[in-house]
Amino acid sequence: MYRLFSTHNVRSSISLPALWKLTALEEGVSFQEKVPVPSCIESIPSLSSYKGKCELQAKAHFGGNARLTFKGVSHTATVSLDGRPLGSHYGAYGEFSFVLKNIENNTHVISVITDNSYGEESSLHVENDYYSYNGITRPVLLEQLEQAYLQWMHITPILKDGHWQLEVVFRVENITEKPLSLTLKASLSTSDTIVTNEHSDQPLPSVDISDICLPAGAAQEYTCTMDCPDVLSYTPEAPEMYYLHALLQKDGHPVDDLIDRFGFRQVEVKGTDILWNGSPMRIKGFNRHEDYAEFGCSVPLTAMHRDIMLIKGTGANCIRTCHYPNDERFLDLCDEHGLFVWEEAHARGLSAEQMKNPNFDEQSALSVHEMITFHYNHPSIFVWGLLNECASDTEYGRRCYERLITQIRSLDSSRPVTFASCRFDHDICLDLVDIVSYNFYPGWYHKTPCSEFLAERQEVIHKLGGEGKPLIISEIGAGAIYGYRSNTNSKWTEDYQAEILREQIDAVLNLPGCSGVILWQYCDCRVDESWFSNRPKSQNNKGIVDMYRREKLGYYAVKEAFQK
Ligand code: ADA
Repeated sequence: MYRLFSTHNVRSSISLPALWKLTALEEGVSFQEKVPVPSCIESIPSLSSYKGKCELQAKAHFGGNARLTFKGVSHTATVSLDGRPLGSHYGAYGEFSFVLKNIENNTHVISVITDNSYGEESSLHVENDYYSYNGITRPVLLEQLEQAYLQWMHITPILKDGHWQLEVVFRVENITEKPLSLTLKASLSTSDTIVTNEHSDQPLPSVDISDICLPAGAAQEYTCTMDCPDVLSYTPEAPEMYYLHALLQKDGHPVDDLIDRFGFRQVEVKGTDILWNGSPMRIKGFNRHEDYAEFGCSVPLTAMHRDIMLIKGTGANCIRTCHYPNDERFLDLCDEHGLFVWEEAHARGLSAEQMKNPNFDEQSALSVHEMITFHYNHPSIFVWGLLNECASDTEYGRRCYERLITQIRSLDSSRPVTFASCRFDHDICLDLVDIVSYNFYPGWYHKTPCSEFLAERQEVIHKLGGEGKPLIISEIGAGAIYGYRSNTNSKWTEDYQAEILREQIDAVLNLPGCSGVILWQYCDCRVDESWFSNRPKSQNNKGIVDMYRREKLGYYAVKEAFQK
């Protein structure tokens, strides 16, 4: 299951084995084992710190046209079928696929060489304050295709004169060597399995696009609008969602289909407010790394759900996917629970020098492209983020921010854009974004009273071009080692973390013109051994739960402060 609902009634999936044959390829490591996919190879005790290449192999019986899709391989994948190279992909957090044409009906061998090493080739996965795991860490799917298929559809709800409309873009690909004339029907439904309306006996709208003429081997986009009177809005309190059933036909026969989910909600920026269906948002949230003690970044659905329960248990209403696009099943859970999501393209703390890596432009643009192309319809995502704490205080960095923000806006004009800055007095990119966001750590990295500190910082942000825009404190927090309690109230105790968090939350939530706070961070996460010294256990210990999700005192302090 790679989504929390059915995405096809026509297109069929070909089963893949649950265990793949793993071979460690690094010099001096002789290891072969059948391992679950998806998983991190670091879940194997003897490979818990493995850096380098592995091969993962699986067999599948199929033929004809098919599509092989990887939801995430960390961090570089080189894929082949029966020894024939299909291609490679960089970036652990983005979906990629290969269309296989006219395959002989037989048993075939899929091979994936994974690599989580650092070097010139990798501009985004670098030694960092989080860990780049190894493996096929998100689901893989193999689907049977006919002559053409729907790559994706982007559904944009628009509130016009008091009632909802949809603007839908479909991307259709012809995988044959001859032109195709097709028709496309899109039907709104309250169910993913059938077209129906559970809220009334009136059918929900549908639309027909009858003039699809696809040249041989071409992929093209088609747009339609749908008037949707009498539908329920998507709100945090009542996260009502709808399904759009798209059916591709040739001469009246089904060729392919795609079902996706969305919610009738609209996000706007107005002055210093972020409006959700016209009401100002009040953000109380957490930064969450996809990282779990036994599973690494390949977090199982049960553990994702446990995170949602624990996060909601504090009264939080927002999650920032620091610092990369997340697994779609987690985003589906956020949709189901009406949580606000700040999703961001992959990058953390890159200097101008690192942004000059010859691969950076292409790799950062790919992360933006994959994030928006495949996560567009999630109603929980209210803002696109990018380049966390990168060199937004340099001219070179500004050109990178400018290029990627332009790309984001070209892919989605319906959501605001932001990035989390740490360039205190020298940020030169605040004019580029819709929402200004800053990471501060008063009381942890520097002993300053929070309220005064934030007020002084806000003045500087105004001078740097942030005045008149919404402000989010996108990171603030303190560290604690789980189980370390002491009446000395010293740093790293749970007691100290709880005290600082109370002061920080109070200061932010009482800061005029601030839309809210996203605490750093929800859970402890693994970091590179080489990361700077103060990372006890080679973890970033600022979670309010540890890597096993055991609550620290800070969990209860946040719960009290968020629910005041
Ligand atoms: C930065 C960064 C986070 C984390 C944090 C910390 O704000 O964005 O990824 O490194 O600092 O714990 O210091």
